[in-house]
Amino acid sequence: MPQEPSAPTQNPTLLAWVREVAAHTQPDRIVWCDGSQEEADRVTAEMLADGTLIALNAEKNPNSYLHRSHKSDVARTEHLTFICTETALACGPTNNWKSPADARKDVWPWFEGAMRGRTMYVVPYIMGPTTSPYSRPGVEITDSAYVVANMRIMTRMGKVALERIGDSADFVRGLHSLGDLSPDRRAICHFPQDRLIWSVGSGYGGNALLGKKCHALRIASAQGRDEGWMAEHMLILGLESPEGDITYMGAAFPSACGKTNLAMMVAPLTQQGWRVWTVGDDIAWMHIGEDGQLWAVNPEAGFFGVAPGTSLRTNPNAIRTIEKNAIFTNVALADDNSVWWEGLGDPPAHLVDWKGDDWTPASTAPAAHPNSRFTVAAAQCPQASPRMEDPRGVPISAILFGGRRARVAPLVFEARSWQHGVYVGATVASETTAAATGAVGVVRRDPMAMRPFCGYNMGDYFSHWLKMGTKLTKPPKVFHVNWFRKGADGKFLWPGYGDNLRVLRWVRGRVRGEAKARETAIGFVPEHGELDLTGLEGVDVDDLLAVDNAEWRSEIAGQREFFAEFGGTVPAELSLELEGVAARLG
Ligand code: SAT
Ligand code: MN
Repeated sequence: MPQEPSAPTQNPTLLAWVREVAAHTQPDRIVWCDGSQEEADRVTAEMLADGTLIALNAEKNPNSYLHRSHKSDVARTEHLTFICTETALACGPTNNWKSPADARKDVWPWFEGAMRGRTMYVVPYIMGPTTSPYSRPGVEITDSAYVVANMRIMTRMGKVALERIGDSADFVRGLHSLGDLSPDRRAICHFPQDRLIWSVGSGYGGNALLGKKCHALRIASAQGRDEGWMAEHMLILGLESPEGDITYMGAAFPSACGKTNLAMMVAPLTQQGWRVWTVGDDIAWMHIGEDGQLWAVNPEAGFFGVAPGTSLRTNPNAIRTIEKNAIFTNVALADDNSVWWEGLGDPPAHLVDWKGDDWTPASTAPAAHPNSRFTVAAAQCPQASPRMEDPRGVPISAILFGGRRARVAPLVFEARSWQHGVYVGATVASETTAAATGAVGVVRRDPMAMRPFCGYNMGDYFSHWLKMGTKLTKPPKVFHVNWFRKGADGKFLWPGYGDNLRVLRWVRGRVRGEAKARETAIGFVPEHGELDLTGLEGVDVDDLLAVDNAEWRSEIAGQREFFAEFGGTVPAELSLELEGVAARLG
């Protein structure tokens, strides 16, 4: 046992847990993180010294660093992510199940002695604005200094969190160890009933920054079900009109489908007077306010965004946000110690790729890993909403679901009601991306973009959505969008990025009862001429908005099969909605 430092808390639950973990993992020393600048400087210096971080060009990327992960540890590993409920039914068919007893038998031993020769950091954090009643605290124990540095950006970390926890036992406990980084001894286990997380064998963001997907989505979704709120995989943005009114929206897209780009969008020149305010880019916690409306806070304090594809053209705000104080993971390094990734612009003649090898434009492999990331404080975003820290959050009047679909799904359609909207969300399908290990480009059902992140049976999760709707006096309108539709020539039909503003404007118009729509079998699409296409050339809006009945009939067949996987836990209301669409398709 290492010498126990004088802990900065008397909290008996926390002290007992830290002692238990230390006894099992046997670190050389224990550090309680206070979140101070001195601490950040010290941890950074240690990582520079041992090669965990590489300092970047002080002029081009001030106070910024590059981290290269282990080559087999570059994305979330969904097949090694478990929900540890007593019964398999509580976990549901879209999650991997492990009983708590099996987790103790299989995974707990991997932590034994895992921190020998290492420092154990105790990282208290708050998810959500510091003073918000909707925020929730947690404590992550980790042996990764990289995790400490990222958690400091992504959460309200340190003293402020310990103060919020006080003597309470009501905080999420997350234990993380790099272990030996072997995929054979890697597991991310969630115990929703105990508000507990174990993660071993990976240092990758979504597997290791336990405040993010593990706490703010998997544990929080179960907590929300119990307490009457929602934890969702959604960006939050405010669309300000030239008249100055702001419409807040939440949008749920799977990982690496453009949530960060949409949340930070800059209006194209032809759309002057419109602007987007960024409240969050990945997660929304939503509550029913006293006014009966749905209110959302962003539980995170930073962005952990996908680097490739981010450029001054696609997301100028992200480029400005990451100009300083950023941690880059698995991007390429230029000879002047600045960073580069595919899509940023023309590559220099020589780079060191994400694996640490020489790279030239003649190389066939990408220089940056397709899931390389930046970590940066949200407050650095030039369009950060002044209400990002508002303890009440923002009132949500529209929810957008979407994914990557080359065919089938039109650019946008509106659901007929909240209940129909829940069905639309529950049947979202999307082509897989590099954000998780496995094949890329395979269409799979990803309900509410929560398939990898729901901490309980998704059939029950759909019921929770329906129940929330009945409690809302004015439920948000629900939409489905698809920026990724392709034409017969295999090319994207829609320019995307800033031009998505045109779709958001129609959504706002619908929310306000101003924009016109045309009814189809699957929902309402913009009436001809209702999407402002000024300045866009060669866009075939009829092709973009087409609802092909034959394609949709086979889509419906796929949805029926998906619902059948749940063996009866899908609420009858959703099957009713499905059969309604089927009947309208004829
Ligand atoms: O899982 S991460 O949080 O690392 C990123 C994502 O897949 O959304
Ligand atoms: Mn995400």
